[in-house]
Parts: sequence; structure tokens; C-alpha cells
Amino acid sequence: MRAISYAAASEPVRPEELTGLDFHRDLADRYLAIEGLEARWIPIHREGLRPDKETALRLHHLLSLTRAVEESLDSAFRAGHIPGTAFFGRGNEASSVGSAACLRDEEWLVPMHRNCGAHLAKGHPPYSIMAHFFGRADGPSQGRDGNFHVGYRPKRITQLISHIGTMVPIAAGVAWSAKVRRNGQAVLTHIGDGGTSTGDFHEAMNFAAVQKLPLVVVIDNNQYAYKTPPSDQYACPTLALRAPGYGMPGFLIDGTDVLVVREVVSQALDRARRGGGPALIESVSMRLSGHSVYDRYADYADMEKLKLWERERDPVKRYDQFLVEYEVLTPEEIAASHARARAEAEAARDQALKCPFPDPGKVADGVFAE
Ligand SMILES: Cc1ncc(C[n+]2csc(CCOP(=O)(O)OP(=O)(O)O)c2C)c(N)n1
Ligand SMILES: [Mg+2]
Repeated sequence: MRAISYAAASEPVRPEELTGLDFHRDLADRYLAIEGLEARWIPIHREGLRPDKETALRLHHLLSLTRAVEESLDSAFRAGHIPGTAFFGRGNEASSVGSAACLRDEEWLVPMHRNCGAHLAKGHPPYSIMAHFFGRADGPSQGRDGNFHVGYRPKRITQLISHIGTMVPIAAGVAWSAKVRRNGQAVLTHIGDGGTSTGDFHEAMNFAAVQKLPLVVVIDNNQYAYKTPPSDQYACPTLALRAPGYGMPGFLIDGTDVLVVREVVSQALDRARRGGGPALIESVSMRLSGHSVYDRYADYADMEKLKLWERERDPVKRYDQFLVEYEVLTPEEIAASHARARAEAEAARDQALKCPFPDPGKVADGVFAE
């Protein structure tokens, strides 16, 4: 499966074929690639996506660790250890891990508030994430901010600005810097389906296309923006169709399959590194928990649909099943990997709970330029 060189893969799709897309049904064994005015369905050959054992274990660890870190944080919130609120990316693990795992150490990740897996895949240690959530001195913001409003400079992960949409121009700026420096690096950023309705998003996409920046933008379409479903958010059948309007290739993929995400994102990053310009990838998943820990999801969500996605498109379970079906790992190896991830997350949580709170006298340190 080669995502970018798809020309001979299938007949071009007629525009009317895209109306009434059903993300659960229509992305089960293929994805959509759009270049210029042509869109094509690319069949997914799962055998061709089979990772070697070392890669398989690494991806498994990251997916499982993401789930375990968020579950540990959730229980810590309920025990009163997290001030304010918390957002989790349950359902989004494959999109976060599969994309950020493609970045090189020296490249920048510009994540959003549901990309715990991207932080972990880029190397942000669970202890640092936990200390941040608990407002402790060892957190990157030393108690000044909360939840995934966090970056991690040693691993080139930018700090999040709360206002939805504002990080896309920043990602474009980082990519512009890479282009000016001719350092061969690409930049990866994530944005939500709701975030694509902001002016900042459009400005950044246009700028990135005009300047041919090495930027890969992943839209994590988790089918809700707080309570707003896609039908009340945008009128095009897929957000990937915006890509040709900006002048870049677009992809619509199943974002719950870590190997599909990894394949398409790595192709787009390679193209960007070679000077081919930006790409837009709509990665579809389902937000499997409420908007935040306070949200009463069942009050407004289509619970039948949610249960279907939970049963058939849970990224962690799906990858477990793939690994067994394609005989990459044994069920025992998978169970051991889950146990390791859980132990790592819980050890990080326990250690972070022992970390002192910041010294109040240092609250202004680093805030103003000397
Ligand atoms: C400009 C702006 N408006 C509102 C908010 C409050 N808010 C935070 S997350 C969110 C939902 C965003 O939805 P989406 O972009 O789909 O991302 P998701 O939360 O679904 O991952 C909202 C409304 C905000 N942070 N910034
Ligand atoms: Mg959303």
C-alpha cells in the first residue's frame, strides 16, 4: 500500500458517491485520497501493513500506555488530585500514536488537547504529564496551567494555547522556519473537527499551501465538538475535500487503525520533507468518553452509535486483534505488554503525587523577560 502514489489504484470517485458517507462502513477496508480534482478509494491490504515485531511491540506499548495514563489520570481526578478539569482522548489513541510515531526526534509536534498518545509517542515521559496534571513543581509549566495545556521542550512538543484553532498558524510558523532553514524537517499538528471552523485554521492552511510548507495537518474528527455533531459543524461530506481548495492533497482515513494512520501520515511527512508541501489528513474516530470529566455525554450523544464504535473501532482492542490474527504477537505477549504499560502509568502517577507543589514565591519566574 503506497498512499501518495495512488494514481493507478482505482477509478476516480464521482462527487455524488461521497454524499451520505458513513465513516463506520465506508472506511472499513479502504481510504480516500484526493489530489487536484480527483478523488480515489485506495484499498487497504492489511498484510502489507504488518509491522516487524519490534515496531509492533513499540506501537502496542504506546497505545496501551496512552489508555493507561488517561485512566490513571481519570481516577486521580476522581480522587481530587487534579485541579480544574481534564480532557481525555479515549478512542483517539491510534490517530495520536500512529501519527506522532512517524516524527523524527529533531522534528516538532504541535498537538491539541486530546493527543496524549502523540505526547507519549514523541517521548514526553508519563511522570512529567502526571506532574503537570497535578499542578506539581516537576510539571513543565510548574503548576501554572492544567490538563493537556502542556508542551515538552526537550522532545520538541509545543505548549498548547487554549483557544481552538490558534495552534495551526503556530504549526505553520514552525514549518516555515524549517523551510527557511532548509533543515529537511517536517512538522505534524492535530486539530479537531470543531477546530476546522475557525478563521485561524483557514488562514494557516492557505499560508501553508501558498508557501509549500513541510506541514502535515491531521484533523482528528471524533464526531463531536463538545456537543456539536459533524452535521451541525460543516456541510461538506468530508473535511478532506477542503484540501484541493487550499491546493494540497487530502486524505480521509479510519483513525482507529494505528497501522493505516502510520502509513498515510509517514507518506505525507516524507513528501513534506522532500519539499512537496503540506497535506491534510482527516482521521476519523469516535470520542469514546465525554468532552471533559464533567460532561454528561449520555444527555446528548447517540449512544447506539457510540456503542457500535466502542465494540468495533476501539483502537486498542483493534490492534490487539490485528496482532493476533496476523500472528505478529501471541496473546501472552499482548497481555504482558498491557501489564507493563499499566505498571508504568501507575508508577508515574504514584511518583508524581509525591512531587512537591511549586514554591509560590517563584510564580512570576520565566513569565516576564528580564
Ligand atoms: C475559540 C474557542 N472556543 C471554545 C473553546 C472551548 N472548547 C474547548 S475544546 C472544545 C471542543 C472542540 O471540538 P473539536 O475541535 O472537535 O475537538 P475535540 O474536543 O472534539 O477533540 C471547545 C468548544 C475553546 N477552547 N476555544
Ligand atoms: Mg471533535
